[in-house]
Amino acid sequence: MVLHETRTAARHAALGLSDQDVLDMYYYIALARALDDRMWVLQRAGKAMFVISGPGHEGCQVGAMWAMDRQRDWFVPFYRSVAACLVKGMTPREMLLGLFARATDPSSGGRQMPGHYSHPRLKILSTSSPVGTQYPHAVGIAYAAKLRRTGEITMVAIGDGGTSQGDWHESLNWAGIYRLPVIFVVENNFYAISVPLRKQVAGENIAARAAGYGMPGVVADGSDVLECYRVAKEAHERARRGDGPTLIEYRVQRLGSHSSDDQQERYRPREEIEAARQRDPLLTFRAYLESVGLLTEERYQALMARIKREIDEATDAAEAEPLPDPATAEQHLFATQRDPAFYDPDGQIPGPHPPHPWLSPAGKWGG
Ligand SMILES: Cc1ncc(C[n+]2csc(CCOP(=O)(O)OP(=O)(O)O)c2C)c(N)n1
Repeated sequence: MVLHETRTAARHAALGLSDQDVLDMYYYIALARALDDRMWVLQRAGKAMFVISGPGHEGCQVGAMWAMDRQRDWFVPFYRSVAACLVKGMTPREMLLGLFARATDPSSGGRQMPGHYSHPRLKILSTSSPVGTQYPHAVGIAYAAKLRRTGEITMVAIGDGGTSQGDWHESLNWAGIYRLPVIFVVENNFYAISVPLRKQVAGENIAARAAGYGMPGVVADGSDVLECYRVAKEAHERARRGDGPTLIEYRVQRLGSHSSDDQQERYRPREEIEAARQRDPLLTFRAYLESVGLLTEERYQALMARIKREIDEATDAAEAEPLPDPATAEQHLFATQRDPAFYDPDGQIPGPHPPHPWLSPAGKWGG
C-alpha cells in the first residue's frame, strides 16, 4: 500500500504538478459537472431554451488547459468546453448569463445560442454554430501571433464528427506548412449526435491524420487527467520552441445525450452507457487523489459544499440580470458606420481603401 502510494504520488509530482495543483484540477472538474447538472435542471424547468454541455469531457479539458498560460494564450472553444472555459477564467455566473440569454452575458449579450462561450478579456474567441469553423479562426490567431512574435499559443477544440469538415483539414494543412503555434484538440467521444465514429473516420484513429500535415499526433485517454495534461504540456512546449502545431486526440466518454433535444437511449446500447460511466473522470481522478492521500472524505465534503454554494449563488445572480433591450436586437449584426469610399453598393471597387471606420487613427479597434 505504501509502495503504491509512493509510486502514484510521484506521478503528478514528476509532471511538475503540486498537490495544490491536482486538488485545484479536481475542483474544476467537479465545478464544471455541477454547473452542467444545474444547466440541465434549469432547461428542464423551462428557464433555458436549450443545453449542450460536456459531461465526461471535463478531465481532458482541465488537463489540457492546465498546460496553457491562461493569461497570455488564446482558447477557441466548442459547445462542450464548459470545464476548459472555467479554467481559462470564466465564472459559472458568466456562463449562466449566456444560458439565460441575459444582456450582461459576456459571450454575446444574450445573442448566441447557449454553449457558445466567449470572453474577449480572457482571450476566449466566440465561435459560430457550424462545426469546424473554429479551426480556421484559431489558425488565424496563431498566424497573427507568429507574425507579431507575441509568444501566444492558441488551443482549439472540436469533436470527432467535426473532423469531417473541410475547415478542419484546411486548418491543419496551413498550420503545418507555416509551423504555427497552435494546439489542435479533438475530443473524441465516438459519436456525432447519433452517428458513430466508424461512419466519420476511416483508419486507425484521428491523431494518425497528423502525419499527413507534417505534425505529431497523439492519443490520450480522457479519463486519465494527468496523461491529458502531459500531452498538452508537451504540445505547448513544442509550440513555444517554434516547432509548430500538435494534434491531440482525447478519447472521452459522452455521459449524457448530445443535447437537451436528444435522447441517447434511442441509439446507444444500455451496456455502452453503463460502461462509459465507469470511465467518468470525476470518479477516476477522485480515486487517484484518494490513493495518494490528498482527498480525504472531510476535504471532499467541504469541496462539494463549496461548489454547491458557488453554483447556487451564480444561478441566482445570473437569473436576476435583465434581458437585452429589444431595441438593441440589431446591435453587432450589421455595420452601422458605412463609409461610401469603403462600402460601394454599386459594386465598383473603390480604392485605395481608407482605414476601416471602426479603427482609431492608432489602428486600435473601437477608437
Ligand atoms: C456544419 C454543421 N453540420 C451539422 C451541424 C449540426 N451539429 C451540431 S453538433 C453536431 C455533432 C458534432 O459531433 P462531434 O464533432 O463529434 O462533437 P460532439 O457533439 O460529439 O462532441 C452536429 C452534426 C452543425 N452545427 N454544423
